[in-house]
Amino acid sequence: QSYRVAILGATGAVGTELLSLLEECRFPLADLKLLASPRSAGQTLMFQGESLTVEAVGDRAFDNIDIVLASAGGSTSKAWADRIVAAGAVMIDNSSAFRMHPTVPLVVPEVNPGAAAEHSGIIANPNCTTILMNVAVYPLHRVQPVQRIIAATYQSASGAGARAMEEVRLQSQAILDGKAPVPEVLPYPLAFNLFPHNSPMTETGYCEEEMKMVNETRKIFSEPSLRISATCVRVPVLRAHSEAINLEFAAPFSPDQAREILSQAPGVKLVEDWQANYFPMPMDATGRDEVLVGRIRQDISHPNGLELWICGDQIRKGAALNAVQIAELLIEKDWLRPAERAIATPQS
Ligand code: A2P
Ligand code: 11C
Repeated sequence: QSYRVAILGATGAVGTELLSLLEECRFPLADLKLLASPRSAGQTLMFQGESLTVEAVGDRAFDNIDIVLASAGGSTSKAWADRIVAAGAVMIDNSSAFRMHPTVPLVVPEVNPGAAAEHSGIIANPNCTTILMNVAVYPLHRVQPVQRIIAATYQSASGAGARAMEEVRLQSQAILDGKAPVPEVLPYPLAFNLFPHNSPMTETGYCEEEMKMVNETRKIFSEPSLRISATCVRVPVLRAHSEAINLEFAAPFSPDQAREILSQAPGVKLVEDWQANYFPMPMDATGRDEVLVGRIRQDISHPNGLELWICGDQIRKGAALNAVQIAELLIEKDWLRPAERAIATPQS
């Protein structure tokens, strides 16, 4: 059997990666439709050696489509969700628009695949920093429940989209040429610099990106009161995120046991050479499917603490790959159209 798929936001950083992934994994496609804003209508993108024309999203764009992979921002997802669901398609949404809605499953296939069965037309793909952390932490949490997570992130430009990546290249060149870096997409110069994450501040003093790590992890782990604190930082790396993660358990968790568990965990690759001081780096994570995990060590400040250092490709596992894995899961389990599905879009 094959499926009719649409990519909403096909010209973006995640959209173009979705296109490559569908080609790489030989997704069973009956049809592939590329949608973006009217700005990109008529542009062509290559797929399996053929050039496909991008269409402007419109009222009939989702007719006869089975799966919509959406990565065009929250307002675009909100604007089209009703149409997509009414057309009978399942929307796998990369934006934050519906993630915390109680009837929308928030899925990391390595962690909570079963949640996908409960969808009513929309499944949310979590935030990239959340996905990467969850893939690394959940295998340990299953063995001994984690009580508190403290994370510091080092997030690449790709998290802010293709234009932000280009901005870092241009700013770097400008600085090397002795000129002033000009910020346009990001609020401050990122080349040769870093700054606290550019998402809006909340009244807690944490920015939205930090609160996504808290609230989304609680939902994915089904641990509504798990204690989590995060500090998110944008760094001048093009496309893979890094995270320093401190875990506190109720009893000691030996680094060797953690290593043993993580060496067999789905979606994880252990990268540790203590002699060479070689551990995960964003350059090595770029283009890879796995979350690289290393520097697993006992927290010297707490007997029940464990430290991890992780890197993962923000565009792949942090976004496009996770979405494609959800689509594959729906197909494999025959969850595309649950019999009792209510056709209803949540009001977010
Ligand atoms: P376009 O290229 O036509 O602007 P990124 O995350 O890399 O910035 O990409 C965002 C993606 O979302 C692009 O494909 C972009 O299309 C698309 N997009 C942005 N706004 C809209 C919109 N209002 N309707 C449809 N697609 C949109
Ligand atoms: C970043 N994680 O790196 C963000 C981008 O909620 O999907 C994605 C925001 C989101 O800036």
